[in-house]
Amino acid sequence: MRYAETGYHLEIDLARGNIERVETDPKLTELHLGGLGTSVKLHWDRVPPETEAFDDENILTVSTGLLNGTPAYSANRTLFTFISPQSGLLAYPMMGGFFSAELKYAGYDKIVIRNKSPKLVYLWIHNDKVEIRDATHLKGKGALETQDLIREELKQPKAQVAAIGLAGENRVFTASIEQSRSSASRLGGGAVMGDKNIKAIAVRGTKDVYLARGAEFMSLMDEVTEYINFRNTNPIPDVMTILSGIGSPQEMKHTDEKWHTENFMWGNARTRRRDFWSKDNEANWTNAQLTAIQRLISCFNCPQQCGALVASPDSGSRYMMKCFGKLTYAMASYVDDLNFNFRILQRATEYGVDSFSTPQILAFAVELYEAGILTDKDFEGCPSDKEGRFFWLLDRVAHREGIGDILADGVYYAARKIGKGAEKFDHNTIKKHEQLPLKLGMLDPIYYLMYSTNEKISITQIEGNFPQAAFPTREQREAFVRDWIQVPDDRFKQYVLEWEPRGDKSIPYFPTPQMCSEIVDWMEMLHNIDDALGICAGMGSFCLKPPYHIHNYPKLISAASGMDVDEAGLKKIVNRSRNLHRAFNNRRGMRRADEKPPEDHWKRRFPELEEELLSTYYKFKGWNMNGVPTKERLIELDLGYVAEDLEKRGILKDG
Ligand code: 4KX
Ligand code: MTE
Ligand code: MTE
Ligand code: MTE
Ligand code: MG
Ligand code: W
Repeated sequence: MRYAETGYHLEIDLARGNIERVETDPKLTELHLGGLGTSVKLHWDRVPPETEAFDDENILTVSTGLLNGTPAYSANRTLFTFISPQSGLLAYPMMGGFFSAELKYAGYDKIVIRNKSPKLVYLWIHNDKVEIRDATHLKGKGALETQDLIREELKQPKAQVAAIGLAGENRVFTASIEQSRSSASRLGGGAVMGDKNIKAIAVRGTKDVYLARGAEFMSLMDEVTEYINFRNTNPIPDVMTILSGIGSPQEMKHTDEKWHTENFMWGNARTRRRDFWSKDNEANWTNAQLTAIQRLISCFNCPQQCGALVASPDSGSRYMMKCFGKLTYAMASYVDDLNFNFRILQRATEYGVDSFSTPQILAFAVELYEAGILTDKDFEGCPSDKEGRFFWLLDRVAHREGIGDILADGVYYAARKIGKGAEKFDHNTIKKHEQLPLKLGMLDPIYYLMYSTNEKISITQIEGNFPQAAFPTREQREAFVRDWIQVPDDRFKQYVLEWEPRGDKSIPYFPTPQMCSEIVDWMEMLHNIDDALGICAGMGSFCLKPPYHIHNYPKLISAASGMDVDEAGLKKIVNRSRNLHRAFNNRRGMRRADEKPPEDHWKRRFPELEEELLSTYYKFKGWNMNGVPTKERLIELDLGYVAEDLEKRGILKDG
């Protein structure tokens, strides 16, 4: 009997139309848990390092986490892994919603998809019955529209469907995978699905997932429930509204957008408007939001309602909105009307594109046009107003028409293809991927490490439990650390107590490089646990003082799966997967030289300190000065076979 997991993968070869249900090795769960952990292992074993995003060999894995389908709150992430067309590295966008529990109830922990289908198809997984079905009639349909059409066609109103839109079919590098009220957005999963000729994956499951020690698990969940209730009624004082609660940021509940609109950049990540949140703008934006939102919604088995159903003013149909996507198109286009964002996001969601990268690509194109690098010829037929221009550009990108065909590869590649100085306008990418539009004053050493070293090539995967900025007063710091049960070690409380907004004990020199390494390692560890378990980061790694943490996770994992695991054991498991992930990317060429945030991310840079930060962090992680795990570290994590492989390829020399 397997507990928490089903113990089976669904292996699909699209070229041959072959479908197999394959039992997995329980040892892999002990070594890597599940979710991201076991997916990384699968890609290491099966994807040769020369593989490019649109090669047959680029496996697309759709994974649940170890706790999906159990009664654990917010265990609802579905994680896609593949080589990204954008970064060339292993990507792992995620979505919440309802898909992962359904897949587990159908009897599978992962779907492993290889090769390409000769024609457009969709997968229909109904417990033991699995079919590859024709989807030629769905060509060009919207990502949300497709989900409804498939449910109707199958007469399965309860099926969960993950689908791509036109952008995915056209292999737009920022194409997303949309499902119900969620989205696996970043790094081009939609493009890889489109390249494989899969329009959608539909699943319905009615089996059970078993718990090893059910009564113990439920009593642990009672404690978690109590804590969630406590946190929901006790927001953290003295931090920005957006950071005060739990769940993914409550952008749909809050109308207060002072933080994003005044601290994040407008246009092509160019302008910080420190006086934007005037009384007038506040009133207009609040009204726009309250009018558009129909109701707040949650993912599977989650009490937090982080998403909202939105009906944009000029269309009847509804779509989901959440988090910073609420603002990205308005801010990138420099349109002071929140309604514009609600309108364009509807079309963008049907096309199926990432709402972080895509607006930045459009803003980049507008900037090139204004600088005379792109000309009227490229913009022939384009309206001249800001809103019209964005809609027009979005259409071109999704259709890969004219200039849109070049832009569809993202800012990094488009800049190089356009030439004529366009490279200079590519100022906000890291590892060839559009970053959040943030440009601040003072180098932040913690964020420097997160931006540089994160395998997801975005900060979401690391940022979290440690406060973003120093509290101004001693009293505030003492209050913050008083009930901080989540810390893995009490020394982190001391770091918060000593950390000042200005002076000797402030950024960039404090926290010290050693402290920053410990902080980043802690936050990243929690993200890796969440992503292996399939838990929403909003309940674990993301927020300040979350319900799940390093002290209750081992107990929950043990009660659910029957594995004998304590804190040290859990840390070792995720470190193993983390190092394997890094080695996978090293094998694809990633090195220290790639690990740098955009040059203008901070006005004040400290080159020597930055080198010291990176070296200290590498040393802390057991990596060599090139960012590659050492042989010693790999052996300690039972990854001797990885050390051998890296040595054989000349990537690791002399340990
Ligand atoms: N000594 O650096 P600032 C996220 C100066 S994304 C001397 O511009 P601030 C979400 C500066 O040089 C993560 N001077 O930053 C969530 C500057 O002056 P200048 C975002 C110092 O405005 C949901 C001025 O002070 N978080 O979470 O303070 C959806 C202003 O400084 C100084 C981060 O990036 C010193 N020690 O705060 C999407 C992490 N320190 O213009 C994404 C850091 C500063 O004349 N977070 N100065 O040069 C933060 O810093 C704050 O949360 C933030 C910026 C973002 C509000
Ligand atoms: N893109 C689309 N199409 N829909 C979304 O809901 N959410 C954004 C961004 N892009 C979003 C989106 C937010 S708020 C985040 S944090 C990231 O996607 C999450 O990235 P991931 O889905 O790749 O994990
Ligand atoms: N959960 C995990 N495990 N990892 C993540 O990166 N991103 C969070 C949240 N939950 C995230 C996560 C953020 S920032 C947002 S906005 C939502 O998921 C995105 O939800 P979606 O992917 O369901 O659209
Ligand atoms: N970190 C903390 N501590 N609190 C937050 O609310 N929000 C996240 C994230 N990090 C958040 C956070 C959200 S919602 C987003 S969308 C991301 O930062 C986006 O980062 P990315 O573009 O690097 O993925
Ligand atoms: Mg997502
Ligand atoms: W988000």
